[in-house]
Amino acid sequence: MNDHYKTPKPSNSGLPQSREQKLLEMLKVADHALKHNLYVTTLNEKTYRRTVPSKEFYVHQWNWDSAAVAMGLIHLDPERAYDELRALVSGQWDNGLIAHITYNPGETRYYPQAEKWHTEQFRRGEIVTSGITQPPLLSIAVDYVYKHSPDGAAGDFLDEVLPAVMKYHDYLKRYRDPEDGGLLTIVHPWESGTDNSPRWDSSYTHINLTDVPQAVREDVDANRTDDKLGKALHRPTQEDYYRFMGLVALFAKLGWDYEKIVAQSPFAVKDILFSSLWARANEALADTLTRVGRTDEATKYHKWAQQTQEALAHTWDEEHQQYCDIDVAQGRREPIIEPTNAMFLPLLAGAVTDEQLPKVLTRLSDPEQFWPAYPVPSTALNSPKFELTRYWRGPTWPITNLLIIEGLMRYAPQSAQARQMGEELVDRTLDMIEKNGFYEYYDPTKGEARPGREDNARQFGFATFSWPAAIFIQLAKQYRKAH
Ligand code: 2M8
Repeated sequence: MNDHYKTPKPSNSGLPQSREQKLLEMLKVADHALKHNLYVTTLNEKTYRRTVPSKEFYVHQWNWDSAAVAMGLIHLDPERAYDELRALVSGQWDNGLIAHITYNPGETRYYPQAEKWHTEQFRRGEIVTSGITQPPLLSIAVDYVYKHSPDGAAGDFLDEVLPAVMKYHDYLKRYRDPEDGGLLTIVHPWESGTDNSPRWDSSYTHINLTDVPQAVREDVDANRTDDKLGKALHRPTQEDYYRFMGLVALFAKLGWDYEKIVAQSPFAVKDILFSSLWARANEALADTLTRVGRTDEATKYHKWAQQTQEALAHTWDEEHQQYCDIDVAQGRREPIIEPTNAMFLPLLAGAVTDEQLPKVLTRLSDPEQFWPAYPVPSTALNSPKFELTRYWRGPTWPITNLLIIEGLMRYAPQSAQARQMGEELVDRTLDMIEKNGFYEYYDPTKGEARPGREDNARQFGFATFSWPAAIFIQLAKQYRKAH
């Protein structure tokens, strides 16, 4: 990691540095990291400013990363926050999809490269995207950015972005909830944002590797880059990648027709994390519309939020004490029981009933499961599937912590335990980021991201990562009132 991005050392005055001062110094470092990850491109004769997750590997714009980045940036550089979201919606498809990746031209380091998606016919001029989406943090970010904007500054931004956001919600409702039950279907593990979570293991048994075309497997073997630029042992397996790219090839063959994709994909899951963000996103969109006096239009989104809250509460499994994803591929309807931190996202959605709340908090506060020194691990520590360093199968991620914090705070008025846990999680998340710098993910047991120099203890994911920097800013500003 570049020394420039290391956590600043305490002052050499000999006196302990005040907490406030440390936070302020760290905010400057976060600002530098976000500047370091800025890309400026001109497409369709328009200039776009977007922040990539990490220049070590993720050299394009990712959907929910950018939404998180915008929420941090609004506190430091409002114009950049607006630009981030403008760039994010710039490649929206005619059917309303806002893709999980908007590609930066000329960058080839990240696999799969743009052309692997075969999405040419959906391009807006020169803006090239993938063909799937990601958890809908976008409207939550738009609402947050608007609410925290300096007076009068966000008018144009909202006029530009709001129609795209409403169209995106219509896309998600129409294609991802065709049965109108409130839970949304994801069709690719990358859409979940928690790519190789144990939540998807049972679905993978239905994706026959022999059905993945030989040419696709050869392409993965020849061209995959994440396991070479990062540490292979921490990354998804080669078989996972065959499945990931096999699905992309199938969807391209179906002409990116989402009616067909949702009905035919061998991977199709009602995802509780995605659906929880969907509920919260609808509330956020309704709030934005209400704030600008468009109350009639807000009603629809309020209803969608409520419908999803009820549907999420119904996924509660009393025997296993958790909310469950549901495998709905090709006519199946099988609850997925895996102890991962996705089970706490219904807090964010406001979907947790009075009866469920103490049970959810008991599970979350258990040090043997989800509350070690640096919560919240992506998989429960006592699960046989827990892996300390493997991507989405154990490490703690700032993004899910942010969402769980917001969820706990939502229940703070009615639960002192939720408030106390929310505050503690803010502390530990800030501490974890401050003592390491901005990494993709962290060791939940020690809060480390660079455990040592030996090869088998390489850093946790990629470095100078954008969303830990942005989330640090947001948490410091929201909960520590750092100015
Ligand atoms: C990871 O996902 C990408 C695919 O989208 C990858 O591994 O190549 C996930 O952590 C995802 O949630 C995140 O948005 C992305 C960029 O940070 O990386």
